[in-house]
Amino acid sequence: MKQTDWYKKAVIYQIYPLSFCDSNNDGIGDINGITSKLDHLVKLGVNTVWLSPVYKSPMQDNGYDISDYKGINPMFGTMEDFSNMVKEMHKRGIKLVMDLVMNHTSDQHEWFKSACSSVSSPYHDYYIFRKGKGKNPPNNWTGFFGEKAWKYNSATDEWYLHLFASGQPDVNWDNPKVRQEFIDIIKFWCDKGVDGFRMDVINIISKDQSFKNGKEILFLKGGKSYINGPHLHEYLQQINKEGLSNYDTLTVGETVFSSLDDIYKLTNTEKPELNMVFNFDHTNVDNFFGVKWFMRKFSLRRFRKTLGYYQVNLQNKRWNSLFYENHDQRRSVGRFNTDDKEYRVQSAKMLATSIYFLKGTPFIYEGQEIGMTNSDIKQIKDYVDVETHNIYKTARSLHMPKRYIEKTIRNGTRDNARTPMQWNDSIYAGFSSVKPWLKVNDNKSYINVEMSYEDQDSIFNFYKKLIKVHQEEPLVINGIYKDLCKHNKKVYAYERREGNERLVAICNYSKKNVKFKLKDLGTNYKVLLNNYEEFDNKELKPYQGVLIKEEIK
Ligand code: TEU
Ligand code: CA
Repeated sequence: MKQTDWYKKAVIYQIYPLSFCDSNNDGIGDINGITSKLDHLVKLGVNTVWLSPVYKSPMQDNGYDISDYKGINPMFGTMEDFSNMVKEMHKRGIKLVMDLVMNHTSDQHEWFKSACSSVSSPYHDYYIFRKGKGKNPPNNWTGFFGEKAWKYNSATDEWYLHLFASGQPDVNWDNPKVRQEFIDIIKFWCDKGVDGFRMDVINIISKDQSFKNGKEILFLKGGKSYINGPHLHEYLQQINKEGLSNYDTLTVGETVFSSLDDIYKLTNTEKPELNMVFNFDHTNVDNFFGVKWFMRKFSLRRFRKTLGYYQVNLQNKRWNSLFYENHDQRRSVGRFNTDDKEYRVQSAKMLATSIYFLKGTPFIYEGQEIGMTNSDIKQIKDYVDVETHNIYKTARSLHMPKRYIEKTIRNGTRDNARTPMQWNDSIYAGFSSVKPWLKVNDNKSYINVEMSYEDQDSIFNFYKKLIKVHQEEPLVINGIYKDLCKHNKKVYAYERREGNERLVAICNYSKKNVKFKLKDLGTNYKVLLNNYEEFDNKELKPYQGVLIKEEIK
């Protein structure tokens, strides 16, 4: 099959199935709920969906713990519902990218249940089991959710590795049978009409199996042994060659702590692995060491430097992804120095203008298109996310002050982005007719889809216009990136230039009016997007964002 580059024209909308729409009123979003809302996506103008996992799962980590890769979680519906959803998407010109979690399975997966039972199980080597050191685990590694990375398994008197929750055992990619299983799973879904995959934490699948103690001090002890591990590229090339290359897929890999060099390898079209990756350097500018719990003041200079670094270094060589939000990040309005109260609408529009004209494929997370905000849950017990509770426990056991922990958690909890989609202002926001699994934000009374459709100046209608410009403007794909005011602490302005044309985005990341003049702006330009009425090239309003197209004489 010929691999095309449709991924360069994709505008991707991420659906978190638990929170999108509940069709059978059990309080949980589901597949038929998604199908019933496809016209919302058509209206918005996106052409691709990334669907977070809907496979069978005990839902310890909301589906990122898969117990059967070829089955649909009954909580979300049936395989028939799934096929119907795919059919309805394709009918509307929408492609479907599935989420594929290949670093670990659920501990309820048949492979793991068998693997655990005995060292002679044919599945034992599907996972990473090691003898302990006396009563202690094999080494000092810690995982992503703030815990030790090993759990004791008494049946075999061994420990197994889990870099996430203990219900998420890491699989052993060094076992060729494991790789064949995943190739088979990829083919299974592609044969069902799926158009691509978002691959969960893909750059940690290959572990240095000498299992040396990690020297890292604060977080992810042992990370050096598995982040971009020894056989990563070899394995991904195999997956591509034997699985993906038989289909015209889009692939995006979620990576943690990847360097430019790693990204070059992961997205090399000569030795194909993935089309693009998610890299989190720009969302990490408001924390220390890439750890969101260590909060740091936002700096626009650090932000643009990070975005610019990847723009400049990838633009002629590789493809990139563009995003602020997903199901693990807090909401973007109110973040990055913006405001989720008085200037919420301006902020959301400016933020969109500011990144989606960089070079790469835009990803929009459900609710972002109406400017949904962080959760208003107050009590720790009302959060559902496993990471939130694990971190809370760990922090408490270290005797950190309760008030401080609670504040940090409210800021960083992944539930901030997982609250039910706000369709209208009814009691459960039109998401469900019963109380949902996670609290609906009270601001549904004025932040919801229904009102957004009616209001010409809504964030939704701005996104709609933005996506149209994005789809119609060739400079978005080919224009060369340049930061136009590198040292400005309040305004991010860049151009995408080719021949005698350029697009210019000018974005005020501050709450104040700011003097700003583009010195080389001629007279032959059109304003394509603007979240205020005027643009005079002298002063920007609070959180003003403007996109201009200029013919250069
Ligand atoms: O996320 C990987 C990842 O790096 C995050 O878990 C991150 O460490 C965490 O969100 C920090 O808050 C992926 C999925 O996106 C996430 O939902 C899963 O929980 C995780 O992998 C395990 O599958
Ligand atoms: Ca349901």
